[in-house]
Amino acid sequence: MTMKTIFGAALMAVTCLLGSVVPGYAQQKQQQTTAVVAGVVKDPSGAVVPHARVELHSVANDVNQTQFTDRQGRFAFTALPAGHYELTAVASGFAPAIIRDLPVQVGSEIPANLALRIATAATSVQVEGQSVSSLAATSKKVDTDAQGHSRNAAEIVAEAPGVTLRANGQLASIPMLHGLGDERTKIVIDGMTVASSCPNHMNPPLSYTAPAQVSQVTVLAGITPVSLGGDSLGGTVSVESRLPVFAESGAGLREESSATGFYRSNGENYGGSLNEWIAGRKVGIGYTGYFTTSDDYTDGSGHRITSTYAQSTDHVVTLAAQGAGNLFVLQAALHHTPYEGFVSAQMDMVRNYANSLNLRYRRAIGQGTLDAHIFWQNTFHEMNIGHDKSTFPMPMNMPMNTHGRDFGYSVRYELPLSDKHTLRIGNELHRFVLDDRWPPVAGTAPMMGPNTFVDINNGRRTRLGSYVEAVSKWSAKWSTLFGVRNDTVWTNADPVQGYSDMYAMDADAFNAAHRARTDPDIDLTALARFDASSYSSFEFGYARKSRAPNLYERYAWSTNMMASGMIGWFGDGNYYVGTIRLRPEVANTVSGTALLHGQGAKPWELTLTPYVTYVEDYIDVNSLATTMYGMSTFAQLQFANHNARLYGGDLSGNVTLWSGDRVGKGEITAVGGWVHGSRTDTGKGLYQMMPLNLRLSLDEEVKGLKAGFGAQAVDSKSRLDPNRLEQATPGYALFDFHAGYRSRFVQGAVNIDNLFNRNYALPLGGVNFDDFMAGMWMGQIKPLTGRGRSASLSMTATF
Ligand SMILES: [Cu+2]
Repeated sequence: MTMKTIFGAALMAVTCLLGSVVPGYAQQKQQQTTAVVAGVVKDPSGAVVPHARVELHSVANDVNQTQFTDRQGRFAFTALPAGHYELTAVASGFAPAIIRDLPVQVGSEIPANLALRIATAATSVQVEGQSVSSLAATSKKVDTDAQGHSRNAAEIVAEAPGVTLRANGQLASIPMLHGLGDERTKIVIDGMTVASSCPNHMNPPLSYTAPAQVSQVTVLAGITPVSLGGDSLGGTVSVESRLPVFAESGAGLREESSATGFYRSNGENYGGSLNEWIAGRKVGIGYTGYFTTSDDYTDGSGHRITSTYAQSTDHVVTLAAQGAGNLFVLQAALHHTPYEGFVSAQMDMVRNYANSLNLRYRRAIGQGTLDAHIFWQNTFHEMNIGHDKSTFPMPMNMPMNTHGRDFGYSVRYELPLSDKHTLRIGNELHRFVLDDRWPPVAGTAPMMGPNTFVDINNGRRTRLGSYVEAVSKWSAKWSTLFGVRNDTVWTNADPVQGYSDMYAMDADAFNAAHRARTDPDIDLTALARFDASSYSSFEFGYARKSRAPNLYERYAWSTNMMASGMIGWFGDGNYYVGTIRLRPEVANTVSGTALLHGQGAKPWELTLTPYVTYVEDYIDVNSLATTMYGMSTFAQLQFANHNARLYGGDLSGNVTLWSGDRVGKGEITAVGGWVHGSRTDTGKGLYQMMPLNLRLSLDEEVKGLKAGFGAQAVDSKSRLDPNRLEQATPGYALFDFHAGYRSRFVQGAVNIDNLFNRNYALPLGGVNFDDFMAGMWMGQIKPLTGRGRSASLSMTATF
């Protein structure tokens, strides 16, 4: 089938649908001399497409109107004279959807839903998010406003329900899904999986994706289909850059360019991006460049938060080719971060350089689709004290160099067995090799010399996984997803040495130990969905998921206070020691989701997701010792398996308040969450559980112009992890104002965050280690405070 015939068939289907004109609410509201054309724009996965450009034309009526869909993908043209119209929806990465002849009668509301298609001749090639049928999944297109307003890709991810952010450096925030984050969450970027090449996780996977590169984000908090599993205790986050678009047959070259610039007042953060794409019918080449630089931010009390500066440059080149039923996409990327401060750590990033290659291949085989990725990344990471910490009294100069290599592939075949059942089978590999070496510092032997401290020597973690998954639609109301997955994880590391004989006892014991470990893991997912009516759907499921320990959890070998103080990605200032015999953690989750919605002139939607997770062998810590500096106490901790329980719930929803031609559209959106986590043996809290929190936003949109107020309320954090000496944080509320304008060629947005310049401690921010160091290690260490008022401006030009 050619694109044309499919398109023609789709067009006919739409036209038939439109044959039956449904009288709507508009009839009562509008005067009887006009009509309304309203609908929803969706992508091939069925996900709504926000900010798609929708154009309505009628030569006879001299109507030429443009709108952008809202967050739910909706649009509505009102006060239209009767006649014949042409309706077009355009969004980047998709072929336009067109209804060429839309008959419109007075006094009626015309439903005109538009389905975008992937812009390739091979219609069997579909978007990755297609597999996500879960109600609890949030899948959305990322618009330029979100790109321009976010300091890092994790901030975009955190807009989804169930996600909170752990602060970790300007570019390196870490998403927590239902209280389980960092390596307990599977992060997939354009099909790639990479590990953090740093004992402090200064370079987590999302730090390699510039906000400008993010086109679609899918978040599965809690129950994850096994096809998106493997190391996915808390869930899966999939971040995708835009799919290549090719020229239409008969048309010339397809060329798309855009440029973005942004400025944020607090911390003097500025930067921008450039996107260029040129394609013929079969091949295309594109480039995305991104640059960001910022100084330290100031909190609400006017206090400068040192070591929160960062600078980074990204270059990504994309080559794509398509043939009949085939699609190749090759991405080559260079990421360079010359410096990034870490206020909660003893060290900063003084250089991070990574290059990567990612090849994706898709083809139709029989009735099914084969989707394969092969990727490689090489990371050079250097830590030392950065330019703020070097000004403190008693600066501790200490170079630490890490070299990480990620290699992997994934192959997946999706086969529709009948119109009811679809089968997915897949196999994937992720191999991570790590060296972590700390060169000697002249004149400091035996403490930091004369030898190089070898922290991790040729550490490797290899995960090989296979899965089978069946998605079935039993009836109009019932559908299910069942999956089983096996992952085998092998870890090992070669012999180590300390700076001097001072470290020999630990090094000898480590070198004599049997270090190779093999962990067979089994994951299971069972999910059922019941679409009770057009107003309500319910989903419930069970998942068992496993994660084998990372290299530092097993192989960080030194019990020396100074050396163990360099290990740990928790921002708590504590000291960490590994345990070779650590077992994988296994989470058993039961979760449900209720989705209720109302249609009509004032649509609304409400989603509720309660969950309970029991984690067997949760990798927590045992306290080895505590140490005091001045008025502050720190703990030396050793990774250890303990059982833990987490439960909580997410809520999200939106209500259209008003909608009309003069007043535009007004709506309220809300996202809230609550999680309770504790160790089952002690009943005490788990580290960094986000307290009850709620975000509200009131927005109005009129003809490309939008404005709104947001509020975020967070309860006090009082359930604490005693082992990590976690500190309480008080509750707070923040307000923001945002406005934006969008036309065909220019988009601009203004935000004022923390409008009232409130001073507040971040519940997941860890401690302010910089202030403690600046006070000569004497004072009381305090929780990190958040950013004070900040005004930001971003502009995107498309040409
Ligand atoms: Cu590091």
